[in-house]
Amino acid sequence: MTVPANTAEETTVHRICPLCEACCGLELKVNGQHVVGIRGHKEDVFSHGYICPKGASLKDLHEDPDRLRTPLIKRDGQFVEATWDEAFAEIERRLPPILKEHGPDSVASVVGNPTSHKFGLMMYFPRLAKALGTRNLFSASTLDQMPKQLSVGLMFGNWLSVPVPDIERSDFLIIIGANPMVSNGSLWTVPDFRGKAKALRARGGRIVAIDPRRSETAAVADEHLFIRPGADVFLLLGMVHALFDEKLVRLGRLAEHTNGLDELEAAVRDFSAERMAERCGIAAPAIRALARELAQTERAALYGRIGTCTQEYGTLCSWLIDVLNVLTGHLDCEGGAMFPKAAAFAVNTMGKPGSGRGVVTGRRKSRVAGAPEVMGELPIGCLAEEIETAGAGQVKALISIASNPALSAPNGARLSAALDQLDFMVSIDIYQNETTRHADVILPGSSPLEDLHFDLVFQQFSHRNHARFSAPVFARAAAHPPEWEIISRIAAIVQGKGAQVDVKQLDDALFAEDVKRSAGPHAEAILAALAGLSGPERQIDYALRTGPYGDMFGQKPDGINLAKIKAAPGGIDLGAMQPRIPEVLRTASGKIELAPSMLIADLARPAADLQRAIPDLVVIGRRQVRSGNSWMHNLPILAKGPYRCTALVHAQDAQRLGLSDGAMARIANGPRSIDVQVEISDEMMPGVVSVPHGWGHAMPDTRMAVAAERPGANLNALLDEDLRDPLSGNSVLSGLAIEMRSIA
Ligand SMILES: Nc1nc2c(c(=O)[nH]1)N[C@H]1C(S)=C(S)[C@@H](COP(=O)(O)OP(=O)(O)OC[C@H]3O[C@@H](n4cnc5c(=O)[nH]c(N)nc54)[C@H](O)[C@@H]3O)O[C@H]1N2
Ligand SMILES: Nc1nc2c(c(=O)[nH]1)N[C@H]1C(S)=C(S)[C@@H](COP(=O)(O)OP(=O)(O)OC[C@H]3O[C@@H](n4cnc5c(=O)[nH]c(N)nc54)[C@H](O)[C@@H]3O)O[C@H]1N2
Ligand code: SF4
Ligand SMILES: [Mo]
Repeated sequence: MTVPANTAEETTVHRICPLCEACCGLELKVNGQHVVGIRGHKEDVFSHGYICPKGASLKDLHEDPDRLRTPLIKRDGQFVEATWDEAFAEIERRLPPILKEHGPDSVASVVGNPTSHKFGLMMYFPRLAKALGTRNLFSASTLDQMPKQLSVGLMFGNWLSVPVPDIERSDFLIIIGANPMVSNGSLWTVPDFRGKAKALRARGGRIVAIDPRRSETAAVADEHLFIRPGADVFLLLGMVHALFDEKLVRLGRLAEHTNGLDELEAAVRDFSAERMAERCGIAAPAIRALARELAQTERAALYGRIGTCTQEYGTLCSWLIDVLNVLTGHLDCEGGAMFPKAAAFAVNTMGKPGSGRGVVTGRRKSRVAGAPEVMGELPIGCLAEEIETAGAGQVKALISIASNPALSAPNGARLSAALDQLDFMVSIDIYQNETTRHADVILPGSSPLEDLHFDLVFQQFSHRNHARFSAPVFARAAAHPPEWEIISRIAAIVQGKGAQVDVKQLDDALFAEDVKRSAGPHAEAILAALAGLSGPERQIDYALRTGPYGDMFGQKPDGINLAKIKAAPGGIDLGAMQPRIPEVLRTASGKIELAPSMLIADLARPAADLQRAIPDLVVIGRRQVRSGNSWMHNLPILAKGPYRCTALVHAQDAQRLGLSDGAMARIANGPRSIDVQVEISDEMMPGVVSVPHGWGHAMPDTRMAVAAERPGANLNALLDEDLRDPLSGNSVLSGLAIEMRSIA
């Protein structure tokens, strides 16, 4: 329910937390318009009362005086507050002429992580992208999971068909390059990982963590193996080789649904565990033992995340992880890596089951570097050069949506300078921060507590199927449009419909068109049934009712719809994951493609890399419980406590480099450097330094007073925007060679 604006009573309301992928159900005690307490919602069918420290920070976020509530327009270099009408008028005055003079590619957009947690932004952004018609679409996906999306796209036929560990029924998990104890899971929606891991071990199961740092997850695992940053591909190839070599390959039920086993075996012939060991830093017997234990445990899965994606061989690693699950008979089996079946919006539940068109990349290329488009996007590492480089198709204007690439992407200094060259920039954001300070107009998004919530993305990665919905907790200020309307209005401006157009009416028309296209002769009846709803709620109800558990507008009376979910305070549980192969597949062959030609060809790179010298010192990233990427350091409840933006250094390295605990050191990559406080730590693999990302708040013209008190250093200032996995376009964020020395 939404708390009425005039109420002064204490009320209890429920809200799904939008602050990370775990999507926990929260219970908020509210007094009038104030949050007085936040805890986990015990009756939530999915998260059962779990909450982490970030969940409680929703109060601080809602009340943060720095959070923008009014549009800002830059006049003579200074932001001034403006009305919504003035802000949209300014966009109409400045954006269409750029498009007219320079064409669609002259306007780029960059979309950030919180978009995936905000239904209005996620659902309506495609309309803006279509209206713009630009090839210059960028997002945080190429700092994150694009390699996984490409590999599952090639193997299973859809970009979002990511298998996730069925942790509640598993007895053996290998976790590689992920730290769910801190991140709470990613491409794996798994609230209370700690509790689930504990239960797994209590029933006799085992967890192995593979990480260059003895992470919080490694600390609760049964075994931890250090790996050289960026060298996962060698470990994984060695494991695949071992399975063939030791005759451990068992496809089981999947044998008849799989293509390319022989090509795969041939392709890994030269990558024996013995040849891989030195490069990855794990001894050959240990590589073989991992392969054997995975093959010989009935219910087991291998899971990898950021550490395996944000590196040169991100797509190869992502592919090999699923290959290992297939070869050991764990894909699509209980206790293994399985495909969730989302209640709504999942492409792998739409269309003809069992085959499709697969995925293609490279339909367009970036203008300057010639980087291929993947999933319709270009690598975010290319954004600065597309702004800087003159010529037809040069980016002259930018729309940033819930994104902070000045901190979150490599070489923010270059990007920031490029942003200053733009003719026009609009940001839809909740802060005046390192990126949005460059904008000409900032349109404030709403506080999560003023917004409805439905997981468009994360149901597709959930370890158990569920459907939940949250109404806004508080009403938005009358003049403040919801984010879907903000996006729709910019789209309308781009299309020449005028800043004053009735976006609700436009939405009605577009929705009706969509329904007519997908429901054909039933469209009129469906539109009549949905007549009481509008905007996002109408989209959600339509998707739910026509989805895999839906009531099909009465044809399946036991099926679900939005009204039923709203009536269930903790949401509706839709059961454990079930085997979905072949139905889930959308490849052209209708099979799992084990050996996509693009990936087999890419094995030439690691083969050549085996000769490469191993650097003395490299840097990796680190996530922290009390932060979320670059934007949560302004929340007092999270910002308090010990200083956290430290460089973890192994004692051997500290001694060799003359570094002492608590003192400052300079980390350099060629001419670029950052100064960080040293923390000597036996968590680190010798030769590896860990620095958290998302810090570096000491920039002028920002308005984040709490964050500015302890700004920290920006790891990404060191990293190289040109270093990418060539297949997915994903930036390399891990394993960069650095120099480090003590400073006075
Ligand atoms: N070195 C290194 N760099 C990394 C990573 C790493 O591991 N190492 N991780 C990468 C990953 S995985 C990701 S996802 C990216 C994230 O990259 P980004 O998405 O660019 O960065 P965030 O820090 O999440 O910034 C989110 C922005 O959204 C705004 N925002 C927050 N909530 C809302 C809202 O409700 N509405 C609107 N309109 N705006 C909102 C914030 O103010 C902020 O400007 O960072 C990447 N960068
Ligand atoms: N508290 C908190 N939670 C978050 C976020 C946050 O910023 N703070 N961010 C959210 C986002 S956007 C995402 S994408 C997820 C990410 O979720 P995870 O992937 O679970 O997050 P990380 O903690 O970055 O874990 C990556 C691990 O990989 C290790 N690593 C680094 N390089 C390598 C390598 O080359 N090989 C191997 N094997 N390991 C390596 C790191 O030491 C680290 O332990 O977390 C989400 N949750
Ligand atoms: S784990 Fe994630 S979703 Fe759950 S309370 Fe914490 S931040 Fe929110
Ligand atoms: Mo991410």
